[in-house]
Amino acid sequence: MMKRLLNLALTFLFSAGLLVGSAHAADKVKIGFLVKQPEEPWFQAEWRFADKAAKEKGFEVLKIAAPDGERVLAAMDSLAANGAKGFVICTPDVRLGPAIMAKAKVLDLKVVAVDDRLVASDGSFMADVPYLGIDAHALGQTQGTLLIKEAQKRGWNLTETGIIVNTFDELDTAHQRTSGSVEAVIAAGFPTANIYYAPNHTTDIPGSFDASNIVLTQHPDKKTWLVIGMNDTAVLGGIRATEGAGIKVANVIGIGINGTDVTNELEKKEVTGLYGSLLLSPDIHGYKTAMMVYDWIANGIEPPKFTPIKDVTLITRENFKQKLTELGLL
Ligand code: FCA
Repeated sequence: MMKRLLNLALTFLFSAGLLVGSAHAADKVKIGFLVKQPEEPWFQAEWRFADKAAKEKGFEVLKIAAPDGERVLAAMDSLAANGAKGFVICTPDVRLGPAIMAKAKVLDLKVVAVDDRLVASDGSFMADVPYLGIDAHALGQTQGTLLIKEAQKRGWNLTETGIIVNTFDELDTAHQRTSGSVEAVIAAGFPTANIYYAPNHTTDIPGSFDASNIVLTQHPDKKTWLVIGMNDTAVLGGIRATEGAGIKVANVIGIGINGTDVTNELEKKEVTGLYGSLLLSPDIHGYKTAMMVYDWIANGIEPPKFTPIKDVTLITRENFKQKLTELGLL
C-alpha cells in the first residue's frame, strides 16, 4: 500500500514537471563574480546588478571575495568544480593577469575583466581579455575641474590653498584618474607648487588617511585644502585627515569618485569636507559584465574587447538621495 502511494506520488511529481524541473536546475548556467574589495559598497552594487541579470536570464552568479592572488586562484578551482563556465573579475592585483588567464585556459573558464584591466608581464594591457571600464582620465579631469569651480565659488585664494593628491600609481585606472585631475587643476590656473602627492599604501580609508596626514603635517601654512583621490574611499581618508589636523570643515573640499560609497557621509547631520562624489554606473558594470559572460557561455557570443562606460553625475547633499534611489541603491 505504502509503495503504491509512493509510486503514485512520484508519477504525479514527474507529470507535473517538478522533478524534471529540478534536473534542469542542475544544468543552469553558473558564472562567478570575483571582486577585490567586497567591503566596498561599489562592489556590492556590482554584485546586486549581476544578480539582476541572472534573475532575468535564469542563470546563477557565484559571488566571491578575492582580496589576494591566492584567493583568486582558489576561487577559480572552486568555480570549475561547481560547474561554472566563466567569471567576471575585478582583480586584487592587475599583475595577476597572466596567472589568471593561464589557469582559466586549463579550467576552460571564460573571463571578463571589470574596472581594473589585467596587465601582462611586460606591463602592457592584456588587450585580448574582454574588459569593461570607465574613461578614467576624463573622469579625473572632471573631478579636478569641479574642485576648482567649488573653490572659486567659495572665493578661496588659490595661492594659499593646498591640494592633497592621494595616489595609487600601480593601478592604471587610479593613475589615470588622479593625473587627469591634476592636469585639470593646473589648466584652471592652480599653482603647481601647492600640489602635494600622498602615495597610498592601501586602497582604503586608513591608507589615504595616513598618506594625507603626512602632507598636512608638512604644510601647516595652508589654511584651505582640496582633496583628490581615485575613488570615494581615497577622498574620505583625506577628509578624515583634515579633521584630525583641525582644519575647519568650510576650508576643505573633496569630491569622490564612485558615488556608491558616500551615503553615510552625506547623511551625516553635520556637513563635512566631502562636497560630493562623481556617481558612476555600478548598475551597468555589474549587469553588463555578468550578461557578457552568460551570453558567451550560453549563446557563443563573444564580448567586445573593450566596453567603455562614460556616464557620470555629480552627487551632493542636495541630490544624492534622489540619484541613488533612481539606481535602486538606497
Ligand atoms: C576601481 C576602484 C573602485 C571603483 C572601480 C570603478 O576598481 O578600486 O573603487 O572606482 O575602479
